[in-house]
Amino acid sequence: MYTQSFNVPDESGQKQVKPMKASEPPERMARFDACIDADGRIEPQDWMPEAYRKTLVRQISQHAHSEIVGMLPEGNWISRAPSLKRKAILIAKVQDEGGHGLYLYSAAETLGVSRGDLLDALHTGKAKYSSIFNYPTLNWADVGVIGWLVDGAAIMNQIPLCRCSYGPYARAMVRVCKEESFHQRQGYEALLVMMRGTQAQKDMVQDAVNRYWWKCLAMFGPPDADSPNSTQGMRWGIKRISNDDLRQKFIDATVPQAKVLGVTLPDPDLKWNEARGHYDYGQIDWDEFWKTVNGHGPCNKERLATRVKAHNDGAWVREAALAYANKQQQRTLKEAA
Ligand code: BYC
Repeated sequence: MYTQSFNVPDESGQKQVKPMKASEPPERMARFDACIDADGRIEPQDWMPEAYRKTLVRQISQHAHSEIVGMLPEGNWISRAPSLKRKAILIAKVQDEGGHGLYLYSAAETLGVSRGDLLDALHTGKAKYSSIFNYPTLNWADVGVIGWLVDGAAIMNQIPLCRCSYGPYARAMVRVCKEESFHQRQGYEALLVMMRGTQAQKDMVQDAVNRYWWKCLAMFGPPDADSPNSTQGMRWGIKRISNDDLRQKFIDATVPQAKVLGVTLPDPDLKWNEARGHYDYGQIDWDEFWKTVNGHGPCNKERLATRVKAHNDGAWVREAALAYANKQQQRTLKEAA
């Protein structure tokens, strides 16, 4: 269901790149443009315009930050998972998110930035990460709903990124999407089990869906008309499908899943529109979204404080790894001498 987008052709017709800047060397720029127009891949050793590089650093680093901050809301539930089976699944999932962060920081480093600088920007509140991780996980059903809806939205957004014009990002996304697919299924299955349980369990699932539904729709970013980065990102083949179109695809795919699960999506305006061939939906609270993105959501401070503490507590591991690498290097040099 989520994988159909691998083959979706570009419907935007916006394959031209931004008009050349006077400061960019024309011959190189022409080669870059031709590569983008031919739907080719740009690799780290290739010349690229500075604005393209900066856009990628911005998006890939924010994506990496989202993965490692995204470990925190669910990580809170590892010690309280209701069974050994659920605990093992959750540990694996949270560990996968850490791995996604590592692939993405590595992809960003191929663009000439340092991981240390990117992490500094996150820890000092200068860098953005996904709005969705600034909401609390209040009960066990929240963990299932994060898998079903948050990972479901993430897959919808990330499948088109497998065809991103920057090679290292596109390749990282292939593996990330496979793992996200397992995450989405484990969440949905956990909820199916709860929905076959007691009334109290069913109520927990509905409550979690009520709290997370609108926040998940906002994950796709502001409406296309208010998205300053979209046009250029799509022209460069970084983004392939617009924020609004991805949001619509997510809603259309999720409504039938909600029916099977037996939950109500909390939107009285959610109705099938025969003429459009899509579900209509209500108004997203964009004021609340921007407040959260700008650091004033319910858990922003707690998430950053936990992340900074984890980074500081792990300093000895980084030091030990560096000392070991230096020792190995010295040994290799000595043997070669
Ligand atoms: N939250 O012009 P726009 C996961 C920002 S990880 C916060 O549309 P763009 C998971 C945007 O950055 C999910 N900020 O931007 C992990 C921009 O600000 P700047 C993360 C948001 O880049 C663990 C401004 O708003 N996925 O799911 O064209 C466990 C204007 O927006 C958000 C990715 O990062 C938001 N929701 O499009 C479980 C995917 N939305 O940078 C799950 C990669 C927008 O100009 N990223 N902003 O200061 C993308 O696809 C795109 O960057 C976005 C935004 C669609 C998110």
